[in-house]
Amino acid sequence: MLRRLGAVSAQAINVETHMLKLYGFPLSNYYNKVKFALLEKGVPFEEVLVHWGAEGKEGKSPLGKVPYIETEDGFLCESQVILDYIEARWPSPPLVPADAWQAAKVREIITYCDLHVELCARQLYSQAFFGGSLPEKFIERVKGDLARNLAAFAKVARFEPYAAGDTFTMADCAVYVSLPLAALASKLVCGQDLVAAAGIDWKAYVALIEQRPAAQKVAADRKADQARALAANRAKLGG
Ligand SMILES: N[C@@H](CCC(=O)N[C@@H](CS)C(=O)NCC(=O)O)C(=O)O
Repeated sequence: MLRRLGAVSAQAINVETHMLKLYGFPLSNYYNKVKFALLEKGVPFEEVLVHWGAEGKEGKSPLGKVPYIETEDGFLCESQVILDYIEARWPSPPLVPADAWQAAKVREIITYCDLHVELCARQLYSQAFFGGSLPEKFIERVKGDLARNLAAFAKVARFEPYAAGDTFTMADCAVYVSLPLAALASKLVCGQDLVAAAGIDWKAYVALIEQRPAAQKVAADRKADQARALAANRAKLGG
């Protein structure tokens, strides 16, 4: 990767810089949001496996969350901040429309997806995916919140056929990795797929997105990591 330096001399010079590193693990939806965007843009990057609870994240991602990236300028965390950095640094191919209004609408969908849908559904993951048990009252409250938030999300997102309209954008990087989790978690814990109940045909949407080689790579790596996590869990329980 080459980076153009500023006015060091009349002639701008190119120096080789280190490749962008993406830290996290392929089961993480937010990790996959960033990975999907990097793959779509053809940005060279190196994946560095960092698991939940792994030591040493604090200095790089102060809340200890993944993903975070390392660039020649330092570390950066929060998936949306990272996506916006990637977009600014590697504008082509664009994942955000040039028009300011349309670009804002893309980011509106992402905020609704990450903040109001995924973060709400996340409260169900411990029971849905990790063998935990949640109090009935808590589940009822989350179910109500999630149903309300999904009804609002369904008004903001377009699915025509992409999340923001007729063009693939970074909204799809966010929606593709998180919406199925909300659907599965609500089905498993609340007994109802609340995404489908909100009128969103997320299975058809996922099938559309998975026609893209970048999505296929993200999905294949996620499945492999899921198999690894299951085997590790079984070994832990067995030992
Ligand atoms: N707002 C963050 C959320 C990232 C996040 O929640 N990552 C999860 C994995 S999917 C994580 O690292 N959880 C560990 C923790 O919360 O301690 C982002 O968009 O990057």
